[in-house]
Amino acid sequence: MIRTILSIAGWDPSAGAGLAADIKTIAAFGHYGVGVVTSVTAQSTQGIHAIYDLPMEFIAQQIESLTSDIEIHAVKVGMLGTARTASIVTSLIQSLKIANVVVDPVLKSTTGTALLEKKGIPVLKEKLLPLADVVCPNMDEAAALTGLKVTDLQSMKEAARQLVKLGPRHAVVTGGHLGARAIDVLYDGKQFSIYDSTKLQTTNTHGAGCTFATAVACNLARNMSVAEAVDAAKRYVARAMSHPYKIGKGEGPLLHLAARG
Ligand code: PXL
Repeated sequence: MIRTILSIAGWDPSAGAGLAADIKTIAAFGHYGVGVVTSVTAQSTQGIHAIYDLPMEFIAQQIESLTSDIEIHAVKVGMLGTARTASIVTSLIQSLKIANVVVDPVLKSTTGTALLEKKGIPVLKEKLLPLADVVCPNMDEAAALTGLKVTDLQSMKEAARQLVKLGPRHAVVTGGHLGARAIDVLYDGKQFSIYDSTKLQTTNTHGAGCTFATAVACNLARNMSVAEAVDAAKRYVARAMSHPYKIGKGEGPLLHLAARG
């Protein structure tokens, strides 16, 4: 079943994260990827050097042009950059009634650069998250969004519970930063599912969060349950991450198309 998946995200010229990673992920799932750019970054595998946030009117135009013509079966929202962009993206997802909304609440790059301005955080929490079928923060993002210290399985569960109170139907806290195991915690408002695997010994991790969120959106568009979508997305990320191809001197990318979704 080929579906059309939209990524609303930033542009990383090294193609490890953001829109390029998302479109490659969508292709690996055999779907058709379309993309709206929110911010253009100047970056390499070693970090982000500059960011240009596009005007929110132009982001709205991209979404309106695309959706006036093309039916969208799932959307992944990544880097938003500004509060104004977070607002307009939220309004359009709502008014266009886009189904299967996955929000990767991108706040900072691995190297610490802010990817959403501070005043965008309340917009993300109060406006965008209530529209999400799935929100998938890493442990740092879960901590920033809930105010909790997220350091272990118990606090990941508590953060997932708090996040669902903000309105998304499901929260997955991804634990790529949790010691020797890669543990993700899904909460659906009633029960938890724990996904546990060995952590891969690789530095090809740049864009893993973007890739995971997009893979979840691809699976939801195939009508999988969220629990199945998360499991299959985690396994896809591990396959794409375990490929030894390496570019640059820093954190290398996943090889998205060496794996099948
Ligand atoms: O992984 C977070 C992220 C999201 N989107 C863009 C990025 C990054 C990290 O570098 O560049 C565009």
